[in-house]
Amino acid sequence: MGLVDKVLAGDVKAAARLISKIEDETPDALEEMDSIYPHTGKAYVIGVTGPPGAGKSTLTDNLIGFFRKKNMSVGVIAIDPTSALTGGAILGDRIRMQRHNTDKDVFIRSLATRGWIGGLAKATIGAIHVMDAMGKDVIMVETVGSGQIEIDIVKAADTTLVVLTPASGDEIQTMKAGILEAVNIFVINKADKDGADSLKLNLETMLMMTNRRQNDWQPPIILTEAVSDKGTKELAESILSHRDFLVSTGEMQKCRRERARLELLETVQGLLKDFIHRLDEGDYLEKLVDDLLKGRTNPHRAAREITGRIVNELDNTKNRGKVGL
Ligand SMILES: Nc1nc2c(ncn2[C@@H]2O[C@H](COP(=O)(O)OP(=O)(O)OP(=O)(O)O)[C@@H](O)[C@H]2O)c(=O)[nH]1
Ligand SMILES: [Mg+2]
Repeated sequence: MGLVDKVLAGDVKAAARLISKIEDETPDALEEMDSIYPHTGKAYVIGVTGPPGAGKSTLTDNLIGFFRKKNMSVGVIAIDPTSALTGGAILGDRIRMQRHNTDKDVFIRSLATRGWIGGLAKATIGAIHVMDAMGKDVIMVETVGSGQIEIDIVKAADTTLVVLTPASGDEIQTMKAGILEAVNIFVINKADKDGADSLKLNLETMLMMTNRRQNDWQPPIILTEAVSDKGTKELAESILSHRDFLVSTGEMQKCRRERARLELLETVQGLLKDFIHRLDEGDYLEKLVDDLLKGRTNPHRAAREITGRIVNELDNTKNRGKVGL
């Protein structure tokens, strides 16, 4: 059996191997993904974001428990954008979700950044596709986001939760209105600590000021104590009712269409960037940057020059019978 067939049959090791290939951007990963795509689009994707240490992994673990009781299979992608600098919290994530280690219907995978943030977003979307094709019913993506929540991940999810704690006052102050609008469910975890109720009031006031229309989804604020599994059922049920809302209003179709468009455009952008960097081994770009700095050109003119060059190169490679991009 080939790697893809194994993934489609739900083989965890094969899936892990394919995800590593996506992270490393190996050329055969692209080919394998060709056979993965037709099997995607069935899983429900939940984004879990919030400041460091808010309890995201503990909550995710509780949610795994809830979904497993409903006999749903679960995939988890734990992302740590800071891991390149700090060594990361990934170990913590693993420990927090250890309870489900031996369950063959739970697949947990960590992703670490190796370079720029765009690369991580790409690998995350790839990993979501792999878990989706494996047949996971629910995929949770945990990512750290403080203040400025990781909006890229929000775009990849059907339901986005933000996990706050009574100590999150500052994070809330710096939250942008656009982020408040993108979040579907607010969780105030560590409700055993002082200040959960006043945080809830604060959030309610902020939410009243966002531009939601009457028929829009009204994000609930759910209090949880993840360490003692309190509030898990209420949280899971509000995730499921958000899903029902998306399906019954036709928003789900719109969301997925938007996501497919974004993925397409981002892939085109990535290909173009790679292509530009390959032109004269990057000197071409550097020379244009010099010209920009010295005022000999402007970004618009330089961009037109680059796109002209790309068209030329493509014509040349086509004539030589090669594929350029
Ligand atoms: N008091 C209290 N502590 C909690 C609660 N939920 C989680 N914690 C603790 O908070 C700490 C961080 O929990 P995690 O689940 O690792 O938090 P996280 O958001 O995944 O953390 P990072 O992935 O490192 O950003 C752990 O020591 C948990 O035991 C809670 O409801 N109450
Ligand atoms: Mg965590």
